[in-house]
Amino acid sequence: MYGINQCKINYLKYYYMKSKINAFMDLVKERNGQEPEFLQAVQEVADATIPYIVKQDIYHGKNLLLRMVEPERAITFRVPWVDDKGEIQVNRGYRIQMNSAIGPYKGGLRFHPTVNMSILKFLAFEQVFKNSLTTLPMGGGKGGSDFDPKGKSDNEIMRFCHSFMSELFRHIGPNTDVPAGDIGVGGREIGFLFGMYKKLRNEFTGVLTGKGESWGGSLIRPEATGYGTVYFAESMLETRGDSIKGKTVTVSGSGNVAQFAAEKILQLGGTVLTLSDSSGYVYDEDGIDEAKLDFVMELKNVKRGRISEYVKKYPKAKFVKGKTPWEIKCDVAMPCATQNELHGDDAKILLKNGCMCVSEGANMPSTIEAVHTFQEAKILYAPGKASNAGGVATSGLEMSQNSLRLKWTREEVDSKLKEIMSDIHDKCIEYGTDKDGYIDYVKGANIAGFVKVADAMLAQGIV
Ligand code: NDP
Ligand code: 2IT
Repeated sequence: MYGINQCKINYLKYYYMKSKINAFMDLVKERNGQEPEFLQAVQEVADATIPYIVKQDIYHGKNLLLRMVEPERAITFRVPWVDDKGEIQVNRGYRIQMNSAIGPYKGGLRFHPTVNMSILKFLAFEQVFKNSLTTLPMGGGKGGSDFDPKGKSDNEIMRFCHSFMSELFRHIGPNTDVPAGDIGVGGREIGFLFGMYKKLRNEFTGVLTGKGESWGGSLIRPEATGYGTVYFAESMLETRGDSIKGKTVTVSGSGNVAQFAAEKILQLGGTVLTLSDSSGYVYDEDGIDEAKLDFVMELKNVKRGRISEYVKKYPKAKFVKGKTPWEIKCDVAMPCATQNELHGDDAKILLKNGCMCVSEGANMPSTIEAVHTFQEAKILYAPGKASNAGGVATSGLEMSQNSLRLKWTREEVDSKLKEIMSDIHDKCIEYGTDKDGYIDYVKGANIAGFVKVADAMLAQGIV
């Protein structure tokens, strides 16, 4: 029990820290007031790192975080293309080159109608810390377009990708900026983007990751984000003497990350209860087994259909329109669809139903209120920048293989991925363990990510 004086000191310390964080956020809001997702991502980092920074003489007073929130460069450009009816369409293209202190800019491209400056700056900012955590030399960036790939023919996708790259190519390169996939950008799009880059530069280089197996791609890259999210959950559960085996898991999304998270959960002996897309979720009480998952992969990746079609094939399952899967009782939750898909109320329902672990496959899927709810309940909760870092880490491994002009086996890449996820987990323990032994993965991931980038920025001076 604390005495009255200790309580007073703690109270004063809390308000001193709060005022420091608020003063910083006021500055960030002044410049970025119209960017709610970006402000949300910065708030999380500020809350986690400012109490650490003020205690470190080497970092305090250097305005490092203020420098980190300003992109080194933000490019927007016109993307004109011709649709199948012969009509001219115009979309907006972006690349945010956020921070190159520890390596070339690295991060995905997102094609989705909701893409704007706020979304891409939040993703690029998160990427800086995530890439720092991977132990590999990669800076942070993100890009994309408000182009909607849904319902477009392969030829339309190709014309759009070619037009997009006909401008982006002058801003990127294997030692400058290396894009990859994200929502709406998978193997097909990376192929078209790579083809145009190669033609314009007359160079075959590792300028994009997520490439096809026969033209420079790394084995395991398609699986890596989902697999890594499950490896991270396994490491978290191990801290409590537990494992995925025998656990029920709700997964959201049914794209790249969700599919391979589900595959790894099944391999480790867990049961996958749900998958979703932006129309709603499917709940299969009997579990989505390997054969059912194969059906989903074919449905989503080849036929480009909707998840609701699952219940036509498996009528015992139900489709819940317009909702997210967090109302289903589970041991572990893995949000793998998009940002802010898990709200404070969802977090409360998950806890009430006995959920003990949340491993984020998506970027910032939990709102700030949901994150606080998990932290207060002291369950195992990992923010995406730690738990979904396996995707970009394996992109880093693809870059290494391209530079070496070598190709590693599945087993080699998978074992490196496992090692990286375990190293990230160790870093979270190092920087995030509270006095009572609770591992605050938000604090751990953000401080560990910050330290490496901050040290490089200090060494390189005010640039
Ligand atoms: P995909 O495009 O392959 O799949 C996205 C999935 O999320 C689809 O099921 C999609 O449904 C759903 N979704 C997208 N937007 C929304 C929305 N607004 N509301 C509800 N559902 C939505 O993308 P990925 O699987 O690659 O990406 C998923 C998440 O993982 C993103 O947050 C991404 O940033 C993150 N991530 C991806 C990595 C990667 O390597 N690909 C690496 C690290 C993180 P619908 O078809 O209806 O749109
Ligand atoms: O959010 C992410 O980490 C990604 N979309 C993957 C980025 C990459 O460069 O592989």
